[in-house]
Amino acid sequence: MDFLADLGIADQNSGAYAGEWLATTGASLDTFNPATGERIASVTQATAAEYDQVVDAAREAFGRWRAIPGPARGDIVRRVGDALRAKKDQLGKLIALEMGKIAQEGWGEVQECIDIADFATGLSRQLYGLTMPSERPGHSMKEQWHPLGTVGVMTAFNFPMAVWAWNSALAWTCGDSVVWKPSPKTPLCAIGIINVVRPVLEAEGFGALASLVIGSNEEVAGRMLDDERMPLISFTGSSEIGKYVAGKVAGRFGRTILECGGNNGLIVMDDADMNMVLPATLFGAVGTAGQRCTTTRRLLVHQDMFEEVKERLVRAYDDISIGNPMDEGTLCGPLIDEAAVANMERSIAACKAEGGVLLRGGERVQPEGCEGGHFVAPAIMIARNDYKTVQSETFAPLLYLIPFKDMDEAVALHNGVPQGLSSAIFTTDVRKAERFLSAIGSDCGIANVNIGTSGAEIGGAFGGEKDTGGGRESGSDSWKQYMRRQTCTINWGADLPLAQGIQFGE
Ligand code: UN1
Repeated sequence: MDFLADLGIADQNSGAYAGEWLATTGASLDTFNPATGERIASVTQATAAEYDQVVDAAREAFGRWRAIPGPARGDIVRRVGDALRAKKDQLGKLIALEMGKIAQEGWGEVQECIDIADFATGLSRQLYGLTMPSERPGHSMKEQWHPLGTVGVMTAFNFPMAVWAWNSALAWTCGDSVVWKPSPKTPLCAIGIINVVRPVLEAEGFGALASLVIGSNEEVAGRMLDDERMPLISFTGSSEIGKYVAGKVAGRFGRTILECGGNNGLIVMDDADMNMVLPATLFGAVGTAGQRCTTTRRLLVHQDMFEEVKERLVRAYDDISIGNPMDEGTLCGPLIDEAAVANMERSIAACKAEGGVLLRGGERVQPEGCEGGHFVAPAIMIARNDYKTVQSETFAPLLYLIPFKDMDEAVALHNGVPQGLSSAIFTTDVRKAERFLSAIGSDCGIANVNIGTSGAEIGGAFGGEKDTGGGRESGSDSWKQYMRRQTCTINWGADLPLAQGIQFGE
């Protein structure tokens, strides 16, 4: 596999980068190909002392970087984007190899990294503040945005590059440095992409803006949450851990950006265009083997369409090619590990016990040449929205079909889960579409009409409400979270009037 060498990945790799790769001394971490179970390579993790070294280097880089003008920072981010463009093929293949999503989706993920670099480059000339009229004569007021500091970024296995890129491109443009703690399931993706961007940053003396530290919860992750040197922690992962992170970081007045679980519903109205519903559902429920936080987990179907949707979906599920994600033609790759397969099996059994009916899938599969892989057939179950299993996120290709009778019930069921990330309605009626997007419609951070729940563009703010954690990343004005706001009042007159008309003395 030439692309591994091309991305600077060896058999044993350092787990810490701070402007240069450190000679780490922690425990060895193996990483596996989820399609075959074979070991790909190993990483020597960082110890607590090495973690400290990384954070110190990132802090030092921040001290210099924040003084560089925004547009000059943006120009370096532009060059980072170009470096990613040049290695899109290799990086996409690395994602497919280590995470298991199909190569098409791997390249799509790298494209998100490139897109956010472009976005951040433009943003570097648009870090706009406001001016406001002062109530005092001879005074002016403005609000401006300054770099915040070193940002801790903790990412999950399922988007092993893009979520780091969303955070980093914005953070760098905003004048911050980043310390990245990736998922222990996908450390090579982290090492590979750092190796692509670091020549650009190192040439400018700013390698440590892209600091990386791979290590255990005890040695690294727990310390990051408590680390006063990091004013912002951006965390992607389960709602359960997200709540813990929120508490820990808030306890030291740090800020968080939380991207936690989703339980995304797609509503099919009786006037929906079925030729769009089917492919949208397949991509949403089966894409990335159901391991996106935006994966379609609940298909809410009008009762008059229920039988038709069910039958067409079951037929479509029969045709899904499950196999090696590196092979062209594969639509569904493996789950990340054995625990994920067992988890899906548990959810199916629990849903059955609650009264759910399994229509298709759920069994383990062994595609040819992938004997040690963690494959399952994507599953569809008829279920009720109030089942405990339906209320929680199973990170696997498990789709619940839920009937409803009218728009009121559809919205109530749709919003009747603890999570609030992404949502969609399929309808050809503008009234229903607009109602879904209105204040009495979807309660999610993302609400779509006639497109599925997953595959958001980087230009919009990405994130969700309720147990999803409330954070927003990537586009729109998400950048403001990576900066500190300063309100400035300037007296250009020769008197000193007080606000609120207060007369003090005289
Ligand atoms: C995630 O699953 O953590 O909207 C991110 C999407 C992708 C990002 C998903 N652009 O599906």
